Amino acid sequence: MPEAESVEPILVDRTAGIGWIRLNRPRQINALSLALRSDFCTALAELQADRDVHVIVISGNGERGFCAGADIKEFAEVHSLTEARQARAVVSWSAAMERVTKPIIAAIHGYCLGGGLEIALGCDIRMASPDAVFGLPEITLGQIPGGGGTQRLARIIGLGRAMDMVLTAERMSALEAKSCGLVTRVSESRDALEYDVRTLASALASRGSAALAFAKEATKASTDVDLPSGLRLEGDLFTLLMSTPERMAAAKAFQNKSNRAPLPLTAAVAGG
Ligand code: CO8
Repeated sequence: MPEAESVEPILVDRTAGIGWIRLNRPRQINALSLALRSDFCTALAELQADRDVHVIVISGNGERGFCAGADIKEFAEVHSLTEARQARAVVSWSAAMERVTKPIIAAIHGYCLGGGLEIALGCDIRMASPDAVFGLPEITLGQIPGGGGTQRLARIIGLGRAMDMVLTAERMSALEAKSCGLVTRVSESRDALEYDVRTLASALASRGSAALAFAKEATKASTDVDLPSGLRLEGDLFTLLMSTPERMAAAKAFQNKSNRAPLPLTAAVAGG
């Protein structure tokens, strides 16, 4: 059967403070068609606006992987610079992710290539299963990463490793990815990944949403601004949080010894 977007390219579930986006073109390893990219941007904007969602998770449906990148078949159909620019302007997932102030967790299994890796790079925490494979194959297609890869990768794993990946298009295993910080957690199996991601997302969702947003903003700013500016931003955000009901409630709960439960260790220690 030829590819027809008869199924939704993006599935969204909202449960217990977690907005879960599933890329849903499993037969194409969730390749990023225009329709998928458009729905993805819409889903992000809706979850950002939803006051009941505190954390966003992104994963890929199907056995093969998280996402094999931009839909190469559609790439072949773009004939002019104008068409290419329009497609980018309408559905820039990279910019859409930048607008999200809530923490985003990537749950990565199998292939995570090209635009798929770039989506993962736009997330705040990357968790993987042991079979995950990472790479930026764009150079082999006469292209360069266009969804944030040339900018975000170096900020996360350093210029040397990033340049190597961009220029050689060589793939990286989950364990290599963990050793260079591309992912911070590797679960014991695919099944464990889903469990670990949900456990971590639930723990984050139970925290104050203003504190989560400010923590994300300040930490992200650290790679973009000079130290005095970053420290000033941190101080301002810290001060703003002093008066929130969430902070007062958390301080009271600490005094009453009712919020002393530590984060679960399962995912944090998995994968060495
Ligand atoms: N686009 C379209 N279809 C794809 C893609 C893709 N990126 N990847 C896989 N598929 C399809 C295959 O065509 C195949 O479909 P069919 O059965 O109908 O022929 C199906 O998925 C399964 O794939 P394979 O048969 O190829 O499976 P293999 O196990 O042999 O290989 C690979 C798996 C290694 C993942 C292989 O499919 C592959 O190399 N895919 C392409 C990976 C790639 O080069 N990705 C980068 C694309 S460029 C990019 O992402 C740039 C982003 C720029 C962002 C800016 C946007 C505005």
